[in-house]
Amino acid sequence: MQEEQRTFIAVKPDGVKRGLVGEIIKRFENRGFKLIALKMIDVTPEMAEKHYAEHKGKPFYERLIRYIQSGPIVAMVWKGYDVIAGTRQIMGATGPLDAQVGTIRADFALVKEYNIVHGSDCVESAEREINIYFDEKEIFDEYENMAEIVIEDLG
Ligand code: IDP
Ligand code: MG
Repeated sequence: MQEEQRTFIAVKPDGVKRGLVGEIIKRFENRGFKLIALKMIDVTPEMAEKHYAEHKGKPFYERLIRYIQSGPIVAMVWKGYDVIAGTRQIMGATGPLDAQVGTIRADFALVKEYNIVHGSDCVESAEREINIYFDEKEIFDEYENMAEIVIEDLG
């Protein structure tokens, strides 16, 4: 059963530095997902710690917190049917060698630590992460995109 959801996506600092913002947005737009919020920001220490709270204590945690603050990110909210699983499918598994060829991480990431893009993994983390990075008034929930028009037309 398909479900309309929202998810938090970020082009991480390595993705921004490598000029992959357009490539990443294009892949999600091509699928028919709807971009409803976007901004470039520096992640603060507080945002980084909140975002990655679940990984606190893991061996890669300190490096992850430094990495996400190592340059601006492009923070986004995307909406669509099964957008959480769909964007994670397009991103691929965490490490480039585990990710399927054709996914963003297999095609562009060098190593597991620096893997270009973030996407929420469930409805609860999506809402939590959206609230870390966005005010509700920055989110443009209302306009229709082609995918919605097609779904409406086909009933
Ligand atoms: P995800 O981004 O695919 O959801 P998570 O397990 O939530 O992966 O990990 C968050 C981020 O932490 C990853 O995207 C990656 O940058 C980093 N990371 C995860 N696992 C490892 C690891 O085993 N070694 C080094 N970095 C890792
Ligand atoms: Mg994760």
